[in-house]
Amino acid sequence: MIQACVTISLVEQARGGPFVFWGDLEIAFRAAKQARFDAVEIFAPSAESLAQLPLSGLLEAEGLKLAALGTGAGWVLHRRHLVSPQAAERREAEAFIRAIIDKAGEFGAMAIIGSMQGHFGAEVDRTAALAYLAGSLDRLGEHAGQYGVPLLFEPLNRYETNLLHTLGDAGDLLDSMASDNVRLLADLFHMNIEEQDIASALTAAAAKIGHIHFVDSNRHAAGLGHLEYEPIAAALKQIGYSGYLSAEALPLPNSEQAALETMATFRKYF
Ligand code: LER
Ligand code: MN
Repeated sequence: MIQACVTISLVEQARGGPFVFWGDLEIAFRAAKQARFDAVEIFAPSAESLAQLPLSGLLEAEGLKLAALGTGAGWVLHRRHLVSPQAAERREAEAFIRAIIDKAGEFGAMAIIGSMQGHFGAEVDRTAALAYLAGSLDRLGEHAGQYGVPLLFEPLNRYETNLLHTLGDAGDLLDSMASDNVRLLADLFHMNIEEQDIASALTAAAAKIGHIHFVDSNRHAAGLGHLEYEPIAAALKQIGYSGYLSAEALPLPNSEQAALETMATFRKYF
């Protein structure tokens, strides 16, 4: 059964980013529950910062599951990524992600590699960058395996990375790797920019999809843009997708409205 999830950002420096709830975890959890989400996805400054929070108590109090933890703060706060020209920086990026995988693992939740994939440039060409990325995904995917969860890799649109933009290309990288414990995060906003046809791309990547960012064409809540959800829902039902649809949307017109609009669209199509 497909379940509904909603994003919460605890990273002040990411203001303006596509997260439905911001700041206070207790308030966000209560609002998520009220809007009838099943789970939350948290974007936090670090694994250490999460360790300071009464996460399990709060999840239990609201009857919510932790679906996933983002790792992008390694880029936003520290400018580290997995294909940096400096070996020491690549190691730091991997260590940052590994700690978040460990924290997520305590909750049976997945970690997401989005902006931590980085980008190639003058010092590291595309081939070398993809080799670094595959190496890291291999190691981190195996690391996540001990918790019985896959590692999530998210292809981003061309304005956010120059590495891999479509589910097909990202899936080819996964196929080339030793680990079979990395899955794709299909973000409907990125797909709307990069895929020829969203429903066909979802169908073609079927078995590789581990998580979905549920959002509209303009990064507003699902229902507030021009995506057509009917073919997307039909494709997900046809492939038997049984993970989360996680609202990764701008908090517009405000967090509560974005959450309610997402759930109205979720109920209409799923
Ligand atoms: C940002 O565009 C996004 O989709 C995130 O999930 C990646 O870190
Ligand atoms: Mn996303």
